[in-house]
Amino acid sequence: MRSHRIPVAAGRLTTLALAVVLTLAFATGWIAFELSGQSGRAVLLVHAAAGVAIVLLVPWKSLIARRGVRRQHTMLWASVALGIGVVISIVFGLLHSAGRPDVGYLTAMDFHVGAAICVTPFFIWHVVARPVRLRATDASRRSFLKGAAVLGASALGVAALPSANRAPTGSFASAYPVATQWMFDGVPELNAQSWALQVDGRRWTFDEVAAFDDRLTATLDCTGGWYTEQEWGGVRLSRLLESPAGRSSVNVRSATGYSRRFAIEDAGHMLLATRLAGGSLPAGNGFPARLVVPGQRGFAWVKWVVAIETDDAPWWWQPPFPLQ
Ligand SMILES: Nc1nc2c(c(=O)[nH]1)N[C@H]1C(S)=C(S)[C@@H](COP(=O)(O)O)O[C@H]1N2
Ligand SMILES: [Mo]
Repeated sequence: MRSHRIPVAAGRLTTLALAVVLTLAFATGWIAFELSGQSGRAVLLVHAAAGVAIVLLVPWKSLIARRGVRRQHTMLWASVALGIGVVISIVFGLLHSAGRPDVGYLTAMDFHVGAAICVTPFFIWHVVARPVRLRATDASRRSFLKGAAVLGASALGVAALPSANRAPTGSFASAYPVATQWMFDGVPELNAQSWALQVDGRRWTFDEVAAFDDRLTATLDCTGGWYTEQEWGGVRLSRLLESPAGRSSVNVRSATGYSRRFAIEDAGHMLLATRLAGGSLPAGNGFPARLVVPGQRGFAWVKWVVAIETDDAPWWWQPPFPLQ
């Protein structure tokens, strides 16, 4: 077994480096999840580089992990779960970048993100329960050179990875319409006659809303890993809000209960769409009315809208992602 040993100092540094790149991967992944159309390609490149660095560090880490197995650490299963989760996330991340395959009704991206979220508690536990205690001697010229080598190799890895023609969010161009639910939401059966839209104190019928013909060409970029640019027709949100003065945000709610909140200043750039590409809006895409939010990810584009309410809460007063 001696041949598998690696020096303890190298073990500390590998573990520390891995913790840093995992954190970096999580942070940049989160940021990319919120971007839509902004020039954020650098975020994606750093995310990819962090992924390559994780892959590079894994052989060393697995030697250290064997030491942990031999010592029969308590909570070994938690470390194993962390390792498996990271591997799953990396594999699906690579699969996504290689061409966005679907896995059942989920996408490779769903598994990539899902696995990362599942291992987060194990990661935090690992950092707290098995802290890396650096020594002064760890900051040597040798470790510095090793760190630089990992950085350089990660950059080369990113350059060598297949980089299809993708949006800065990592999404692939896709055919549309695809009816996409966030997590567990279903497509409700709504009809234009009985549907009504409540905007603060006022009730609008479908014909009243559909009488507007504001147009907006915007890109819908789903966190599932695809995007599409479409021309939407409907009414600019600001036109429906009668007296937004003094209000800070607007909450847009679906017939299903799904809702998102926006800064009141953005109402002029958002569209409540009743038409898609000059035709009517398919049920799966939000009929009778759905939100179009240029610059925000698909999950903000609330479908089957039934209520729009302005109030004093700040726009960020909501879960960072929808919960249904
Ligand atoms: N009510 C409701 N609106 C929703 C969703 C949902 O699950 N429920 N999914 C969102 C997500 S994640 C995306 S990507 C877009 C998808 O729009 P599409 O079905 O027109 O492709 O709708 C958004 N609006
Ligand atoms: Mo989405």
